[in-house]
Amino acid sequence: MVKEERVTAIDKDSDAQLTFKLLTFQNLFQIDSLSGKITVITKINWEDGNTHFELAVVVSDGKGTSNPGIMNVTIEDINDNFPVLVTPLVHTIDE
Ligand SMILES: [Ca+2]
Ligand SMILES: [Ca+2]
Repeated sequence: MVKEERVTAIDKDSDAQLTFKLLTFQNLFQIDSLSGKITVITKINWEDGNTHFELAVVVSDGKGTSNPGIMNVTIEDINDNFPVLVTPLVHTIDE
């Protein structure tokens, strides 16, 4: 589960047409170039230590000016693992 999921930007120029592009972790996330919405495109396993990502994003105004930035994404643990018994499955118990 992703906590923050949208990149936003402002441009004081009235003719700015902002678009977003993801520069890092493109194998895990994608960004909607118009809305800035971040989506996960593959399975990210929290148990493997994948708890936090710093995504490098660049916003362009369509007029030749752009600016990079960092978006922090925190991955939350969800209940996606079944409990597993770790004791031996065969026991000898006195009558
Ligand atoms: Ca501008
Ligand atoms: Ca989990």
